[in-house]
This record gives sequence, structure tokens and C-alpha cells, in this order.
Amino acid sequence: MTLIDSDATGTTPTGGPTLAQERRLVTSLPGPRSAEILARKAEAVPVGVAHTVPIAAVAAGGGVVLDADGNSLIDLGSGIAVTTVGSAHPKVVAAVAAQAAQFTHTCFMISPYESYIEVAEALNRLTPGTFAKKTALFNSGSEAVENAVKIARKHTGRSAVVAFDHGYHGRTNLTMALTAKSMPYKSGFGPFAPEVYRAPLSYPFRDGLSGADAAALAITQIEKQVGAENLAAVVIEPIQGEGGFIVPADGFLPAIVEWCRANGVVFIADEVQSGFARTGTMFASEQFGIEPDLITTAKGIAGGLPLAAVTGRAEIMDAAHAGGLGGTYGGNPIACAAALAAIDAFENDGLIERAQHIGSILGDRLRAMQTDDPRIGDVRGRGAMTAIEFVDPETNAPDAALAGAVARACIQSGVIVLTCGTYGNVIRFLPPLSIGDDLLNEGLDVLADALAAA
Ligand code: PLZ
Repeated sequence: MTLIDSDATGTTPTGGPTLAQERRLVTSLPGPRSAEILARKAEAVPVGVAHTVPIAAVAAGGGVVLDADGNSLIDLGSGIAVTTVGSAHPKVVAAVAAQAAQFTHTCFMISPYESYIEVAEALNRLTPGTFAKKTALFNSGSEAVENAVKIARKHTGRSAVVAFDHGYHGRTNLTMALTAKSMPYKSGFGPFAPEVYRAPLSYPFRDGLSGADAAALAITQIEKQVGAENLAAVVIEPIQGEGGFIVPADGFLPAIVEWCRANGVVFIADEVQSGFARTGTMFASEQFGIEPDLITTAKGIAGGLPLAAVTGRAEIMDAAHAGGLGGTYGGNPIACAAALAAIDAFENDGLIERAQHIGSILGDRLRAMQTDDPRIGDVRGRGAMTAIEFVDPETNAPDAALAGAVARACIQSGVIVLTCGTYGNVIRFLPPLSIGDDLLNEGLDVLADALAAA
């Protein structure tokens, strides 16, 4: 496993400084240097751009993030599921440096270059479904989702779009409309894009429904409140990210896909968070036996560089007229070089197996904690995308205060964890696949201590 060995040392291919793979706190957080930088942040950056870990990062790699005071934190967040191959994967670092020396930009809509086409070919090959596919590249997950909706509308000649309860699709105007949660994503930022409708999701821990029953409920609501003949697309995360790592009951997603096919509705899987080996398969859709018409990707695609994609059936992707899709930076050559290096790592460094292995450590340890502590109501997710939902053991009511307290305690002890969920009562684990087992286990030890103390 070359990736783990080389990246876990933190050694750069050019022989740069090594990052010790350890949790090390030399100050309380923030330390004095970070505090100084964060004070400048408060002066220079608007409050809307908030942060959860009170440090200023100066380096990251393997399974750690180093701050300006020399603290080394265990990374169980990957910058929200982005640095899946690691924060400084040697192949990515080398590809970025080489491409930057060659050219940084021409604009693919002006002078195309091969690396964009290679990324498109790789995504057409790697995404579920053996049908003919095409791919367009963008800069962010939100932009990919926006463009998937544009393509679906042009293809169908219809305008309505259905998203689901707890869904998260971005912060732009259309994707805010698609996103379910008001605070902090939407509140005060309307009016939102029209013709967006919401359907109930399968949420096994809370609705107790079979996949088939949950799908029937959603489909009836869509038929009655929207009408299939008006509907361009259904947009859904196969496993929800920000919404709480909700894994739908078996059969839910296939039933929705089948209904979409029967009604000429484009099924869009938003795999921005769940894609690229994170769940123990290249894409989460594979685990539910579905072949989306369109699939949106970003985050893990390019080892930390901003890149996103819409991949899907060639005849749908080609519905948009020439010049109808694009953007100045979409498929930037440095981001494409990084993506090709990351995809090489996903395919050749055993990262899918690594995600499965990390998932088994997370699952075993978190379920053991749940057995001892009824405040953990649910352990769910797949692979290196696993979470725990905190509840009041008597009533199952969401316990956001506990999730927040445990997350803050972990961070203060040098372990980066993220919360999520509509009710804010979920702690999610998204470690880079370059983290070592020891470090991951140490992170979970810290979690167990934080939980016991809370
Ligand atoms: N679709 C499924 O998870 C981004 C955003 C966090 P962008 N999720 C993290 C935050 O507070 O902004 C995301 C996602 C899914 C779309 C997006 C949007 O991707 O690259 O952030 O635009």
C-alpha cells in the first residue's frame, strides 16, 4: 500500500519536511499564534464564513493537521470529505507542480487540453452503468448540481425538480432551494429559485418504514403535489451528507429510480460527499444497485483542488446546446492534473479496500460504544463515511447539545470531528484514507473519553 506508507510519513516527493503522524498538543486551542491569526480573520473576513476548529492550519498529511503553534491534530474530517487520498498525496503534489510549470489556464472553452478529456473519460468509465456517458467539469459541488438540473430541464422540457427532506446540495440560489435546512444555509437569503419541491426521505432510525413503503410515500406525494408530467428531475444523495449520514432503507432508491424511468424523469444522484471510494465502493450508488441518469461529483475527486463534475447518459448530457454549459475555470488544468493523480491513487493504491477497512474499525468501535451508552441512538453509514446520532435515551429526541459538547471536547483534545444532521445531533467520521489505524483508534479513544465525561 504505497499511499499509506509514503503519505503517512508526510514526506513530500521533493523531500520537504516530514509530518509526524501523532496527536500532539503543545498549547490549549487556539495557541497564541493561531489566536493572533484568528483575530485577524475576525477583522478581515465576514462572520458568515464561520469555522469550527480554532486553529490556523499550516500543514496536513497522512492523518494529521498541523497548526501555527505546532499542535498536531488527528483529522477525522478530511476538510468535509475532500482529502480522501490525503492532504498532500505525493502523486497529487507532483502532478500539480508539473502542471503549474506547464500552464495554469487557457480556458477549456477557448483552447481545450487533454487532461480535461482524460478526467471525463475516467468518470465515464468509473461511474455506475455501462451505457454511453459524457462528463462536463465545474468548480464546486453546488455548481455541478446546478448544471445537472439545467441539463435535465433542457432534456425533458420540464421545469420542476424534487429534492428530499434533510438533503444538502449547496449554497448558490438554486442549490439553497434544493437544500432542506434553513439555519444556517438559507435563513434570510431568499427568495429561492422556484419549481423546487420536497419529498419525504427514507430515514430508517426515525420512520421505521421499509424502503418500499418509504418510496411509495414519496412517490405519492410527488405525483399529487408536482405531477410527473411537470417534473424534470429528482435530486438525491444516495447517503446523505450534511443531513446526517442517513442511509435509506433497502429498496428505497431502486424504487425511486424505477419510477423516474417509467415517467421520463431524470434521476440525479448527488455523490459530491459520498463519491470516490469514501463509502467502500467507488460510488455509493453501487451499494444500492442503482445506475443514476446523472451523477454529480466534487470533493474527493481531485485530492483537495477545486473540481466538480456532472457525468451521465450521453443523450441527456448532449441535450444542452453548444455554448450552453461551461464557466471560465471549469476543468482548470491544475485541478484536472490533480484529479488524474487522485484517480490513479483510488484505482491503484487499494483505497477502496482501505475505506472498507476503516469502515470496519469505525463500525466495530462505535457500535461497542453504543452498547455501553444509550445516548448513541444510531450508528450508521458506510466505510469511511460513518456517523453516530445522539438522542435522549428515554424519548429518542435529538440531543444536539450532547453532540456539540462531545465534538468540542474532541477538538480541544486534538481530534478534528464534524457534526451534521438536520437536528445537529450527529457526529460524522470522514477520515482521510491515508490515516493509519493507530491514529484512527486513538481518535476514537478520545471520542470515548469525551463521551464518558459529557
Ligand atoms: N452536494 C452532497 O455535501 C457540500 C458543504 C459544507 P460545494 N457539502 C459540504 C458547507 O457548510 O458549505 C455538498 C454536498 C453535497 C453538494 C455540496 C456542495 O458542494 O463544493 O460546497 O459547493
